[in-house]
Amino acid sequence: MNAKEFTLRRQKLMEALPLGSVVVLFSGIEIKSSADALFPFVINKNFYYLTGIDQEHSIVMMVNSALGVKTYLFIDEIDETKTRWVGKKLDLATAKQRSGIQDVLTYSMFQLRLEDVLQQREFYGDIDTLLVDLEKNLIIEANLGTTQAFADAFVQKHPTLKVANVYPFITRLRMIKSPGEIDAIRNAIQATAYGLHHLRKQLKPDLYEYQLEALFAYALKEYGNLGTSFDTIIAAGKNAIVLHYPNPKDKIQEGVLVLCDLGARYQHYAGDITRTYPASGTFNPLQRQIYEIVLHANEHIMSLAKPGVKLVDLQKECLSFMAKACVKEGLIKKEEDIGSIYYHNVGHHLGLDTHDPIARDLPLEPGCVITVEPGLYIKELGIGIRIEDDILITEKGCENLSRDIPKSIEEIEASLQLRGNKNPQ
Ligand SMILES: [Mn+2]
Repeated sequence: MNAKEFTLRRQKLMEALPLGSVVVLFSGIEIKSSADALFPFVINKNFYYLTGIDQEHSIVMMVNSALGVKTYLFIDEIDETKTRWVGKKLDLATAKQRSGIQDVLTYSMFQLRLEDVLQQREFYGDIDTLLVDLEKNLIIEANLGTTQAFADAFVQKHPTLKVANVYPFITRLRMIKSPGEIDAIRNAIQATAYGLHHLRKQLKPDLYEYQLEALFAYALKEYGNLGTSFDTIIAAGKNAIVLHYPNPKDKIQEGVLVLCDLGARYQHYAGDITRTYPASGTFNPLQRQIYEIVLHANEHIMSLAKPGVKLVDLQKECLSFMAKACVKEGLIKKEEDIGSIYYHNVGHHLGLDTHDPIARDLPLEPGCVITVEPGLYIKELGIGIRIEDDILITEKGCENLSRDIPKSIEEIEASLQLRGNKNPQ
């Protein structure tokens, strides 16, 4: 994605906003973990979406008035001492080139420029609203706290001005992926497929869950120095009952199923795939029976995903489809009991965030990317199965972006036969 695309996004946002507003978005800052150590920096995705800048302590300000649109980017000045420790940060010229924002200033100029905007009517036009990204708990400044705190301080200083939340306007734009974003997601999925292939080649009883987790991470590095889009879930047997099973640590027993929910991140875009594999190479009849229900639900929901349909509709349909199938196969007594063995949503939007924060009751449109991930979790049997694909909504229906990752029982068993010695001693 280039400066042209980031510029176009800002333009679209301005078109969606009322005149007389100034938008202020913060990148977020590095958060202290302990002593002088910091958590890895994670950019505010809304900020990144509009600027292409992935650097802490940065601000974008967009003035939208009757006199036109003016955009400023504020970044830290290069600090030579800091450079010796952590390397060079963005300079003004590079930031300008990357974002397409012509006016890049140092961070210390921000407050002054904001006051200018509010006061110089003949230059900037009338402003009556400050729009900020009121995402919950977004820390923007060590001494300012969250964007909410920034907004509160602003209102105190400018009691005649309104403050509003720009978050829903931006997530509405993020809902429709551009060709460049779709390419990035395709690449993330391709890398995830490579990692899963690597993982299947090694899968066998007596390995530990964390070894598979490490194999996946290694494969992504080998593939293209990529990271994961979220903490990898490797859950063997009964562990798969826990949807976001943390800290994979157990030994994989002979005969169990291993649920692998994982993804690569490519240029900030997430892949999110789940496959469930038999540790021993073949599904037993009971596992096969339950796997088929989940697989059919996955295919059924994909056949319904198209423009106009909502995520909430797909969820309702998935619940009723699985309820019927599970009663028929004797897994539950009555359809109302489905909630005891299927207890999550069938999908979510996918993009810069693994769970892209887009309302579930908005009708899907061409260019949306969502996951389709039904699952069944039966504690008494020690079986948890989820099958997750990433799909692109097209004009008429959808394209399964992860169709090349083995999914049917036959494909999975065949791919597991490619392993070396099944029980090396
Ligand atoms: Mn998912």
